[in-house]
Amino acid sequence: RAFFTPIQDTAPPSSTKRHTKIAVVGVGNVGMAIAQTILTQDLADELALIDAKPDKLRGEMLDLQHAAAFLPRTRISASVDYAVAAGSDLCIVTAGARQIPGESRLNLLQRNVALFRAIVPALARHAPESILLIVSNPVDVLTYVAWKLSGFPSNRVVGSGTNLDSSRFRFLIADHLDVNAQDVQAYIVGEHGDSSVALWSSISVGGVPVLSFLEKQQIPYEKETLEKIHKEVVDCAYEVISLKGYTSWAIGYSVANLARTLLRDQRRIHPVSVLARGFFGIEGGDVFLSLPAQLGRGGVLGVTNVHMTEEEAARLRKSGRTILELLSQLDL
Ligand code: 6V0
Repeated sequence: RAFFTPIQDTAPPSSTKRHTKIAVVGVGNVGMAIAQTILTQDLADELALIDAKPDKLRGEMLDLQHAAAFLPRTRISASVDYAVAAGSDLCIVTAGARQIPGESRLNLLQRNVALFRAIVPALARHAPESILLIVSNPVDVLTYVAWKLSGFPSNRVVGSGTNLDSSRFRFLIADHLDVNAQDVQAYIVGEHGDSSVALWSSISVGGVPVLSFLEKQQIPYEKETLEKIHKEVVDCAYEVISLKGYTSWAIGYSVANLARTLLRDQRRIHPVSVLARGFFGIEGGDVFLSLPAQLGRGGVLGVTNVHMTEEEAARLRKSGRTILELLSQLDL
């Protein structure tokens, strides 16, 4: 006996909202922070979790399913088999190997490339129309690797890049000026991490360009103060890791924010890792690094011609060379 008495002729209207599916690969600290933000923000009808550890995977799936009474309705599935990602609109990759004490960065990278050889072609096979969003580090190099291994057009392969660095930057500027971080427009571009570039010349708060405002008001500002804020952006990831062992909440919100823009075709501009060759004089080979890019349902729709001083553009090109150097050492 059915719980409900069915009513005839209730076929949904043809305009019913499209079913949206997101796959998250890697259910560690980062993958789970992303998964839970996706659920609380009602970004998908279906969420598929994938990991190499079946017990951890099932435990995480059940724990999330048990919150169903408090969340928008989302079907949650989990498997070590990539078939669970079938038909996904967005595949988010957070799987990564952990650094062994004393291991070189390059060796860790080679191990992550090996993981990607197992992950990316399987995702491409089961979700051939999806957008790939790479979070695993080093994110710029691994986004390039994912592009190569997937065979996807470059507009459907994005790295979370400096989206997180930029939100840390906006928080620090907002804190400094005692304003709301959402009113601060500020970008960090280039490599996610140590060689990232802060675009001071384009920062504005509530539409007011900050540096030219200070100059016009003849308010002195010290270049060192600006450099200190940027250094704090770079250092604060290390600080969080040294204090709690990993970072999770901010990357969770930052990636869910990207998922919303992509899947809901918001056409917002985010600093994310995209194929950057040819922009701002970046030459020397195919390289992924973060530029302010417009994102939507088609993936990367374009790159903003943001104002950069010659010094900022030179730093960006240097950041590109750093990543190219790493790519050239890779056994792909
Ligand atoms: P974690 O907690 O060790 O989780 C990694 C997960 O990956 C584990 O559950 C593993 O079982 C899983 N895994 C390993 N190999 C495979 C495989 N072959 N297939 C499927 N799953 C696998 O790490 P955490 O979640 O803290 O970090 C994940 C990655 O995100 C790391 O590479 C971090 O460096 C990176 N981050 C990137 C950030 C960014 O801004 N781009 C920010 C924070 C962390």
